[in-house]
Amino acid sequence: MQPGLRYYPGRLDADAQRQLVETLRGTVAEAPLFTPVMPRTGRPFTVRMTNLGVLGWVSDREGYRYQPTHPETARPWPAIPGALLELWRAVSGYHHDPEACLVNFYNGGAKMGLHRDEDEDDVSAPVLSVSLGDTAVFRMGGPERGGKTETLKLASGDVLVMGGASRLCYHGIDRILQGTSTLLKDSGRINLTLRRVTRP
Ligand code: MD3
Ligand code: FE
Repeated sequence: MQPGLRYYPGRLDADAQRQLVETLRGTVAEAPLFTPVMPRTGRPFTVRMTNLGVLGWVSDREGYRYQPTHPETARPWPAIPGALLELWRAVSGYHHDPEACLVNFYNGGAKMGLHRDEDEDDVSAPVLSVSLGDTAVFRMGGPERGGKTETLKLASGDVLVMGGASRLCYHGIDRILQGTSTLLKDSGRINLTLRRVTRP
């Protein structure tokens, strides 16, 4: 594993997972999932997204960026729920709260290609990921595209913290193992990533 990457399998118990999904149902009603498209080509992502927090990550033909409002409703993103802020304070090791929580929804066939998260001004802050629902095959590489990679299965309730050198490493989701969880009504997977965007 990359230095700075910390893995907390089963950090959220079944009850905490159910409560979080319940909270997310409310926030997704306020800020609906949208289908981002790739810059320039306009090719749609297979993952649908929304955000919570004062800033949200979006991708469209113009590029990747953080913005304070939903691209379709033009309304501010809902607040990051207290339970997620508490989790960040408990495990991030970072002394300022996150500004963005990207919500990724994967159905059975969705995946995410290898990429680096580099749209944040503060890359000294870690990124914290929470997995809910079906298990994902997560791929982690090094700081260079084309380097060695390894895979890790991320199950419902697992938490990953990418700090230190791991923060700028290539990573992606190869596939979702359908039917591995009953947490979500119609299967699929939700990944939450808490991020600090601006330098405090
Ligand atoms: C390693 N999400 O939203 S979470 C993303 O499961 C993203 O939806 C994946 O990659 C998902 O950008 C992977 C684990 C993760 C998140 C951020 C990282 C791993 C990371 C940042 C740096 C290194
Ligand atoms: Fe990422």
